[in-house]
Amino acid sequence: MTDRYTFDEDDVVVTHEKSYAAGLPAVLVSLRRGWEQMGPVRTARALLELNQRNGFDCPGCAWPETPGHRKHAEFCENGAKAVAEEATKRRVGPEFFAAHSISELLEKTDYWLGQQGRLTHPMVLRPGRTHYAPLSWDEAFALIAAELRGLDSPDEAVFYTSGRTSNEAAFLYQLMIRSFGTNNMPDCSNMCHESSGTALTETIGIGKGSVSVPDLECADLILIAGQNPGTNHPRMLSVLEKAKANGARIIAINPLPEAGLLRFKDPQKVHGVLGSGVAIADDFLQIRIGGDQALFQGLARLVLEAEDRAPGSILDRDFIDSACAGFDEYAAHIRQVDLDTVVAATGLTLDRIHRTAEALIASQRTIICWAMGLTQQTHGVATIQDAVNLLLMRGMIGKPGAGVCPVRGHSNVQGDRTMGIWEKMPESFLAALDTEFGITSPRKHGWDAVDSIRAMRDGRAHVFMAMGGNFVAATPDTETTEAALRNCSLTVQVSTKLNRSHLVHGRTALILPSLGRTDKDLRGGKKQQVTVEDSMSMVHLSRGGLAPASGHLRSEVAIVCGLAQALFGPDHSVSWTRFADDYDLIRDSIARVIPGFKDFNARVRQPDGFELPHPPRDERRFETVTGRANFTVNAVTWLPVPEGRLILQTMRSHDQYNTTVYGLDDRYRGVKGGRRVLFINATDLVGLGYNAGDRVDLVSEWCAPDGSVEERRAKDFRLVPYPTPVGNVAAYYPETNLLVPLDHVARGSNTPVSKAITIRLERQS
Ligand SMILES: Nc1nc2c(c(=O)[nH]1)N[C@H]1C(S)=C(S)[C@@H](COP(=O)(O)OP(=O)(O)OC[C@H]3O[C@@H](n4cnc5c(=O)[nH]c(N)nc54)[C@H](O)[C@@H]3O)O[C@H]1N2
Ligand SMILES: Nc1nc2c(c(=O)[nH]1)N[C@H]1C(S)=C(S)[C@@H](COP(=O)(O)OP(=O)(O)OC[C@H]3O[C@@H](n4cnc5c(=O)[nH]c(N)nc54)[C@H](O)[C@@H]3O)O[C@H]1N2
Ligand SMILES: [Mo]
Repeated sequence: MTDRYTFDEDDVVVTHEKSYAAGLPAVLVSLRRGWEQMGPVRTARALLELNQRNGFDCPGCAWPETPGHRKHAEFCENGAKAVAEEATKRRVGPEFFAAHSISELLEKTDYWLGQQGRLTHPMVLRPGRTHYAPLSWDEAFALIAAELRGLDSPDEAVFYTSGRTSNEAAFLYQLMIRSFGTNNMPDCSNMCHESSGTALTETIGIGKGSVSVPDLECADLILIAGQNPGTNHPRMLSVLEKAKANGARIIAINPLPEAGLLRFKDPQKVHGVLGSGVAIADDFLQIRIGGDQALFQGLARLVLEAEDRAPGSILDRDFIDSACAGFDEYAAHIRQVDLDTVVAATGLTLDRIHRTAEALIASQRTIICWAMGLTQQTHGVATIQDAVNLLLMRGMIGKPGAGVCPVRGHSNVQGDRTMGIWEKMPESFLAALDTEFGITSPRKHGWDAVDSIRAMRDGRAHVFMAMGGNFVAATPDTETTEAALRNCSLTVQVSTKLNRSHLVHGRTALILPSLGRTDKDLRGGKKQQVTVEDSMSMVHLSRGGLAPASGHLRSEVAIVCGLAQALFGPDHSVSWTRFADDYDLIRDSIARVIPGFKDFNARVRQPDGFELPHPPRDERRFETVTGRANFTVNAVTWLPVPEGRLILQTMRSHDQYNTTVYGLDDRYRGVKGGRRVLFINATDLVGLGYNAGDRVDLVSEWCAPDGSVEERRAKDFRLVPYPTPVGNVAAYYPETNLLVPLDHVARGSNTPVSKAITIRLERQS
């Protein structure tokens, strides 16, 4: 192996980065992680039920199962790791908390915390105490209810949701929160695909992707921008392989040559395990961070010019005239686009841009896929709107093999939104909810994640409750967020595993241990099942089969119902007790409140479930303010690199699930045994006077609205030469979240800008 070297001070080893994803190592890693955490019997059981019709939905990503074609092993290495983490036999119970004080646990790494195992008992940290102690569920519910009732206004409470929560739990959670009287519902989506939802709602009238797996399989051109599917959506690679076999051309747009995009071996096929793999991407556009909007506008200009040369042959004039609004303004704007700026912004040659435009022009069925590389940018909303513009010009939506494909993160993040987890649900939803339950939902919009942090920091919110997730580690500006949470009178975490958010707490803190996706859920004398919605609007059942970590765990549904009963008393208009014992009743209510869920219980029991309506996809209908698909005009934004500075993106390694660190290796990028690394171009390394392996602090520089320059420091990172564009560097999240200023957010979506932080390096003294 070439380029292999070990840094002498510690154990980080950097090897020549792997050029293919999956293959035999993936199979071996899945099995090893399973055995370590679950033992052989539980591993076999868990992996046999994963993503099967009678089993549970993978708690990993939101990539869909291929309808009608489920394989026996419908999962990937990282899905298997997610299951091993949840179904582990390791336990964190009262003895653990008696043995470890909060201050001692705060010294541990996130990796260590996650490795301790499943939480087993409700625990409380009373004011001034150093250790969590057990309490009963009833005591926990009474404590929260008393604290909530003591607030001057319901708006002084904040209720977070992470995207693993089932549809049923999410629906009841928002019902409880709105019955209580607030819309303060930040969720992980605020930090994830909020820019996609905002951009798509304005342009096509619905914040969800318009394509399904069969569309990808019959597209002739697929653009994949700002996404690393080899690590984060590995099952997508099998679909892309099939698309390629059917003749699709695939263009990867990314600052990094990600392994899965460049070469892939399908671990579910013998030739994939043993053979040399296939190249997924036909073209790799190594774009500079933040250059995508300029690229899409440059491509649009070339498409328009081709139309000028051969009028009537390139644009879909029928579609534009009959279904769209704003084309003339858009075209006038695009004709002014300066191609020199596009070259500077993207770092691509004019020739590459021309060839990409030719591919678009030749295509009859184009799909654009994207993820965090586009959404977590100041101009994330505008970038996605310019991707939509490019598709609309050629009528590439609402027909087979064409459309928009935002690839979601958490396995039910899309479903949670559908269920009403949003701080600004539309009036139609609130009215239907009020009619169904005899409540009066508040109409005032609530706070998203960033605004919730501001409110807690400033003493405007006092109670924080989280349904899953790891708020303090996932949000930006770690020091500010920590101070905000410590400012609360009560913090409540409904969780499966120990994490940092249990250690950075309010005056009183609660941990409520819940069942996870893999666990058997027995309520009211029967096995309950929940539902989830994947990235392509398919709703299906999920039922865990494994014995829970302890007899004290409750399902998220039962936890919400228990708390609601304590909060509202026995005479409340919502029948919380009945819901807790029969999830079919929750689904009956959902069917009456949310469009598209008619006959929910019957339809979700069909094999593979059912598809939710999507007007642009189904009938080229656009429920926007104009009633048409909207072209949008956006001034181009891009990110010149200031002198002596670098633009940092924060991303996932191959061995983590968001803030949960599975291990210290990033196999595909050739890093082993450590995470505090900075991937940097060799030219910058030399230019800034460093050597590979040097230790540096990363110092972010942010010009605050009042003109002052704020600095934030992340200490002690190793420099790793890597093929990232000059001026652009990369490091892992969540170690770098403290560098992201709270006010550095995407225009229009308020999403923290985690992919473009201006930093300088300082040598470790
Ligand atoms: N195993 C595993 N699976 C996961 C997760 C996990 O942590 N682990 N997380 C889940 C979640 S919640 C989500 S949201 C998804 C995240 O899935 P991804 O969005 O794939 O995750 P990131 O690691 O943030 O990768 C961002 C990608 O965008 C590229 N990028 C960065 N800046 C730019 C840019 O300016 N332009 C372009 N074109 N590209 C850019 C990066 O090089 C990287 O390849 O994955 C989900 N699935
Ligand atoms: N710098 C930077 N920051 C980022 C990102 C980035 O790319 N860069 N990405 C952002 C994105 S895309 C996202 S989605 C967020 C993720 O933010 P979150 O969703 O808040 O974080 P996770 O790490 O996914 O949450 C992990 C915790 O969830 C709990 N958990 C797991 N399964 C269950 C369950 O079934 N029920 C319950 N109740 N709890 C469960 C466990 O206790 C575990 O410790 O982070 C965001 N933050
Ligand atoms: Mo996400």
